[in-house]
Amino acid sequence: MIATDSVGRLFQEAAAQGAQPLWTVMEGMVPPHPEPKAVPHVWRYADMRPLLERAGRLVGTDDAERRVFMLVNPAMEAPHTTDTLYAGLQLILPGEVARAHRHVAFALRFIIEGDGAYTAVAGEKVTMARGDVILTPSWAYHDHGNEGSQPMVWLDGLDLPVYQFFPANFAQPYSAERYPSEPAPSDSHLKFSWAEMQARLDADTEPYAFAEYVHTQTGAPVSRVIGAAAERIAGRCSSPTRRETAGIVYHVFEGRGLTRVDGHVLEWQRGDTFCVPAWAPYRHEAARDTYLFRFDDRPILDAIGAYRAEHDGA
Ligand code: 1HN
Repeated sequence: MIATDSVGRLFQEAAAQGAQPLWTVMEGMVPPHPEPKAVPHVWRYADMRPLLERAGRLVGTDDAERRVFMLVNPAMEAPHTTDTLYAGLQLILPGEVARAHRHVAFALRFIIEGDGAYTAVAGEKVTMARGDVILTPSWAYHDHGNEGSQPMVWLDGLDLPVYQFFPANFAQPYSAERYPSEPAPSDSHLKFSWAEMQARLDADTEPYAFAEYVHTQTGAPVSRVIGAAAERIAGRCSSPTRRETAGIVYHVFEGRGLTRVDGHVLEWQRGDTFCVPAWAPYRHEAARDTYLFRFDDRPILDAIGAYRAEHDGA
C-alpha cells in the first residue's frame, strides 16, 4: 500500500487505464424516473409551410435527394425530434421525382396536403391523398414523384435516432431514378386510408377515441420500432391524462386545441406537429372537433420489456 494513496489518485490512475468508478455516478444511470432529453415542442404549419415553399423555389430534387425540413427538438440535435424518433416535413413539386434508394431505417408518411403524387415502395406505386399513412418497410427501395398539379407535403416519421445506438443503418442508391413499379392493389398493406381510420374513430361514441394502425399482414404495429395511432377528441372535451415510456410525435389532421405536457402548454391547430417526451404526463384539450395522428416508439419498447403507461381513466 502506498502511504500517500488517495481517492483522487486512485481515480486518476483508473482513468489512465480507461476505467472509472461507478459509485460516483450510479444514481444517474439508474434514475428514479425516466429522463428523456427531448422537451415538449410545437412546429406550426403556418411557420413551416412558407419555408418549404421557399425551399421548393431555391432547391431542386437534383440537389436535394429528399427536400425535407427536419423537425429538430430544441434540446437535441438532428435527427432527434424525440429521444428515439425523427420527424420531418417533405415537399415534392409537380413534375419532380425524388430518386430511388433504400435503407435499413423504417419510414412512414402521413400526407398533409396535395393530390396526385405517389410513393413507389418495393415495386408498388402507392398514390397519396390527405390523411393517408404510407409505410416504407426497412430495406425496401422507394422513390416519390408528383404527377399532379399541386405541391405535395407530408410528414415523415423514421426510427433514425435508434441507429445512433445501433450502428446498423445502411443506405443504397438504386441504379436508376425510379425503381420499377406497378400500381399498388387497393388492399395494399403499405397504405391506410384516412376514411377508414376516421370511420373507426367515429364508430366510438365516447367524446375521446383512440385507434391504432395495425399492419394488415402481421396483425402487429406498423413496424418493429415505430407504432402509429389516431385519436378523436370532441370539441370542448379532453383526453385522459396519460404518461408513457414511449416518446410521441403528434400531427393535427383537423381541429384546434392544446396539449398540457408536464407544465408546458402546447397550442395547436390543423397542420401543426408536436412532440411529447417519454414519461411526461400529457392531456389534450380540444377547442373544436379534433383528429390527431401520432407515431411513437412503443413497439421497440415492448420488444425490450420497457413499455409502461399510466392514465387517469377519465
Ligand atoms: C428518407 O429516405 C426519406 O425516402 C425521408 O422520403 C426522410 C431522412 C433521413 C434519411 C432518409 C424518404 C429521410 C430519409
